[in-house]
Amino acid sequence: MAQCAGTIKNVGRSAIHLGRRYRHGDMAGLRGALIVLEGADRAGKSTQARLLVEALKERGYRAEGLRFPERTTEIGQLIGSYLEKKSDLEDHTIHLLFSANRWEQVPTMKEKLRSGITLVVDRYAFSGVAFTSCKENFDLHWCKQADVGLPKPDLILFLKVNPEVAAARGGFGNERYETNYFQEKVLKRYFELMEDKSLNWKVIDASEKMENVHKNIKDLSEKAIQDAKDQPLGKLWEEDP
Ligand code: FDM
Ligand code: MG
Repeated sequence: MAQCAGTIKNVGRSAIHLGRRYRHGDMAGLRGALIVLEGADRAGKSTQARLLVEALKERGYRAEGLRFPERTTEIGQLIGSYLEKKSDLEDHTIHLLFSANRWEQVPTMKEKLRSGITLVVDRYAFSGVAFTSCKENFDLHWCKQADVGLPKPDLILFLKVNPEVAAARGGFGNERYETNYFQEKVLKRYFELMEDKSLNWKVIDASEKMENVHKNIKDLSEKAIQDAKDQPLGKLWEEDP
């Protein structure tokens, strides 16, 4: 009898568990969303990405964070050494390595999205294009090509921070690109990229208090998860406007 009661209790519990999972996706074959954070240095991308993953998990979603460049792979180590100025690489070469560093993660990303996991990505192809296209003799069109066909984000959050607030958050480090001059050029490129209405860009005022920025991001992300769950995953820049 005791055993029987136990069984009933367990059945009840797993039904609740299934109900919860069903609501958030994976049992019905619903996919997770691809959410990207972009923005200038010190806009708070990494902090907000971490807070978002935690908040989504707390609300019962399956969510994971990733970042580009992913410095731990072999390609990522070449990139890391370049950014730390320990090595020099020809400009096209480093651009293609950044792109390759995304492509090498694509099978895992697709698998996770398919299984219902929402991915929160700290920098993506938009960083790739915004940064390289600021170099001499590079244009946006060429810079986009290597990333054409990557999984298309369901939401791109652009964290916009005013220069005074960014400065108050501390100085630049010693990595390549970490100068006011370069970063200002990068921002202009981001704004050009944001004109592409085939992508779901949302500009976030990241000069506000961390909690307010977080709430804004969380609300937009939950909506994106709902909207994406029964839509096929798109391909980035396949139909170049
Ligand atoms: N960066 C990042 C690029 O130039 N291309 C890319 O494709 C990506 C993803 O690398 F300066 C630049 C942007 C930034 C640096 O810095 C990575 P963080 O602090 O690890 O985000
Ligand atoms: Mg940096």
